Amino acid sequence: MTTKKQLYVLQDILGTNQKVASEIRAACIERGVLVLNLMSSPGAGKTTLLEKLAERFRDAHRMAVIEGDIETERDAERIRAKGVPAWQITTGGACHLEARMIARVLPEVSPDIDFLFIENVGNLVCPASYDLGERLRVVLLSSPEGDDKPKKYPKAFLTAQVLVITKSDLLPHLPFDVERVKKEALELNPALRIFVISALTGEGLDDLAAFLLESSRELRSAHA
Ligand SMILES: Nc1nc2c(ncn2[C@@H]2O[C@H](COP(=O)(O)OP(=O)(O)OP(=O)(O)O)[C@@H](O)[C@H]2O)c(=O)[nH]1
Ligand SMILES: [Mg+2]
Ligand SMILES: [Zn+2]
Repeated sequence: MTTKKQLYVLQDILGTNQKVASEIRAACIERGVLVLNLMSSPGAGKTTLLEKLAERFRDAHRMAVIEGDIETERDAERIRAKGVPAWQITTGGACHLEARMIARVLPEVSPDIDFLFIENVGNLVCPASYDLGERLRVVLLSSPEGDDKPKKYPKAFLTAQVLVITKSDLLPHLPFDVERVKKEALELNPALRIFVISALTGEGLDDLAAFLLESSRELRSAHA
């Protein structure tokens, strides 16, 4: 049972998080930096997608990455290997990122970038409750996880603007119904933009990259 005191503490944590997130959002919009918060179960393909985007945007569009993991610097090292600046936040056990963790790193991130990707801790549950000051929340669902997930883990799908169904190259081997996922995700959140991609074959990456560039242009023209 949740007691009144527990409820107040939770409200206070989320209230403070929201305040910090709002400050991050305002600062990044002011700088013309499009902030994206990537969330998914462990292994859905967040870092691999960022590696592919780093290859595509090379020279033409500047990006930086903040990596969230419970332990290790591994994901940040993968991103740096692509020539993109990356900061690793290790939560030491916590299963999601909070806005204050981003606020601590932000002063080190060049304001002179187009995209700031935040890769959340692999977890489809509580990251959805923490605004990080992103403009776009992106939820990834990989085909091996199963097509029943949006309705079972609704908050991530409800609060995201973008759904990326990953590992489409595996679809021929799996009983994963893409249309079911699209239908159920849109029932939860009719405004979701949905992309189906494979980092392996490159399927869908053109469309996703074009959408990201358009979103960046939109942000810059709205706040020029
Ligand atoms: N077949 C296939 N495998 C993929 C694809 N994208 C990623 N993978 C593989 O999936 C595994 C996990 O990918 P990551 O990018 O590390 O996943 P992640 O979401 O960053 O994982 P965490 O940071 O641990 O939550 C790796 O073995 C990738 O090579 C894809 O499009 N197709
Ligand atoms: Mg990763
Ligand atoms: Zn958590």
